[in-house]
Amino acid sequence: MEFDVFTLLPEVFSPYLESSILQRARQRGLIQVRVHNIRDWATDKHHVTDDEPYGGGGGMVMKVEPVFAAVESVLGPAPACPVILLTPQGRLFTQKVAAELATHPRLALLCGRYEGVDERIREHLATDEISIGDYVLTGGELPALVLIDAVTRLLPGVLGDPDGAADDSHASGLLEYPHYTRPPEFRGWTVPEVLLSGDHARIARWRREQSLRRTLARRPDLLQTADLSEADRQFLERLRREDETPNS
Ligand code: JBK
Repeated sequence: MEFDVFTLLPEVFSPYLESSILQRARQRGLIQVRVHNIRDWATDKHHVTDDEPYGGGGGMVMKVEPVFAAVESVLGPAPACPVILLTPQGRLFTQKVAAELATHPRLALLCGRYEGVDERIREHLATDEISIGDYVLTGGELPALVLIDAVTRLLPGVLGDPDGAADDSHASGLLEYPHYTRPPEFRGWTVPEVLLSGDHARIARWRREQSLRRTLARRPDLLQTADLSEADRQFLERLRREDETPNS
């Protein structure tokens, strides 16, 4: 997978891309990330990339010419890959969107700064708009890194584990079960006995039930679309009934 990132803050990408799993994926040639400084394509003396909004109102708007020049010089005049604008107005980024994006060989990511980008960038350059969530950030750089991280770990060969990303929270549509490692007791807090039992069928059942319990308690909305067996549904029904039955 090739990523081309267009940004006014190119320096923020290296530390994260040079760490851990993303670093290893890059070293193995599974991803390439090229970060382009939009300012390099501003043609005026001071390399200005923002300006006041037409109609007034304060704040600054990212100018249209340097962004088009940057993207077209890197991708050509008619980009064949998705050109994704990271913006709070985009469609919400989910595991499903990450999986969809992971099927492309190349993605271009446009990071806005200031109060916004000239609308013509959205209309005539971006082919997709994505938001990572309903909160206010100072720019699209962290959203771009979030997207690169989530997409990269879905690519074949990136995670060492042969099961890959299949077990992750959200892959099945459920929250993950609780994890423990040594020691078996810490400050009197013990690891659930079942996990020490060596009984793999019992462990698998316990984990599934914990996932279902957690999802019902914390994110019941996920149960609408989760991949559930008949046994899962019966277990959830039992939990809901128990919840309704007052202790006598
Ligand atoms: C937000 O992708 N986003 O979610 C995003 C991009 C740029 C600015 C923002 O405030 N939320």
